[in-house]
Amino acid sequence: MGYRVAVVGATGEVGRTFLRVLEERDFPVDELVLFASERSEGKRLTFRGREYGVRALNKEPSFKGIDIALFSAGGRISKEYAPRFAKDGAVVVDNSSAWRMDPQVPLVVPEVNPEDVRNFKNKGIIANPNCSTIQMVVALKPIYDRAGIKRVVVSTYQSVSGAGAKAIRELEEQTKAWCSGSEIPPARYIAHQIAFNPVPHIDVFLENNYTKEEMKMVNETRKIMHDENIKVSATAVRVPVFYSHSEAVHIETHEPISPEEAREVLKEAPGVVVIDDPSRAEYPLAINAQGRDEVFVGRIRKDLAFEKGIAMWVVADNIRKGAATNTVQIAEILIKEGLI
Ligand code: 25A
Ligand code: L14
Repeated sequence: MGYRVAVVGATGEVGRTFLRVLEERDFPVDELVLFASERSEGKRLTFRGREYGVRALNKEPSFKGIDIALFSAGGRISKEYAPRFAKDGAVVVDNSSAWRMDPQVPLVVPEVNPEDVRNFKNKGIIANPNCSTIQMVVALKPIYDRAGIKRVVVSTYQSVSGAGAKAIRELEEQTKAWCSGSEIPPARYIAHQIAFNPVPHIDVFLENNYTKEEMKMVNETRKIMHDENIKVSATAVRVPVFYSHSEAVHIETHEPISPEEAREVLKEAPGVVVIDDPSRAEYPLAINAQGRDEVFVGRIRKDLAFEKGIAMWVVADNIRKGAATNTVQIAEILIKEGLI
């Protein structure tokens, strides 16, 4: 028995990866319906060797007959259409920031709080957290369970794919221009030139002078970990990398924990791969995480600024574990638990 699955934002970076991940994980798809904007109407995408036409979301009168809808078309689309899919009977798993902090909507990372999926019935919507938050909480959870966490200070090194297919082309075009000695085209989708230039500005600035991306890491971490007392301070930086986000994570714990213990609990943790042999220059790298579904952790050492603390380097593919894979894993829990 399979399900009738819709993908909204199917032509985007995340949308296309949904199709790949559904295929790889042998997700029980009986029927597949692809939606994007009018611009992409009629475009064809391949799933399990068969071509599917893309439909214009805004021309669809009803969404009846869909069991599961996977959304990644930006916040504005999710705000408007997720409730309409839910009303017509689908469970929506949404990638945008639109519903994440709604108290009626569960925010789920399967390695951390799978049980929260059960609360989807309030609105028929489950939210997928922000990519930088997902990889961080997967690595924080085993430390939290062993030693408790008081505060986290994190700096991110985020790839351009997070801002979608258009930002990937922007880095490509700027890099090509630089290499051929021509003038670098002006920034369009990233606030400043991204080629050869880290930019500390992701999403919009808020009143407290942090960006919205940084505040997602603060607020979503608390919601996912069910602990309003965890203090998080973040600096989110766009770097000239195509895929995978890297993070320097500094943690103050409640109880003492040695780097050896931290390494042990991380090795046992679901979805985590420890790569940590500095003597051989081995630690997680964006180029190695690309295309993988795990969260890679290394550079595990004592934090020198906290009496009780651990510092580490955390890397994951933002389009897979940070978006498409995590979303499909959530849908798999719904099925496994018999909730749909
Ligand atoms: O609004 P936000 O929340 O700030 O989101 C910002 C961007 O972040 C990405 C996503 O980009 C989004 O646009 N994103 C969202 N969640 C993410 C997450 N969790 C995330 N990234 C990482 N992690 P994207 O480009 O990857 O995907 C955008 C998808 O949304 C579809 N879409 C947009 N408006 C829509 C809509 N679908 C329905 N109704 C609407 N009104 C979008 O479809 C895409 O699937 P599309 O039809 O716009 O097609 C995109 C294809 O067309 C090309 N293209 C895009 N713009 C242009 C273009 N070609 C020519 N000219 C253009 N101006 C692209 O190459 C693509 O193939
Ligand atoms: O909130 O531009 O999940 O890298 C993730 C990617 C917001 C934008 C989210 C980016 C999006 C972010």
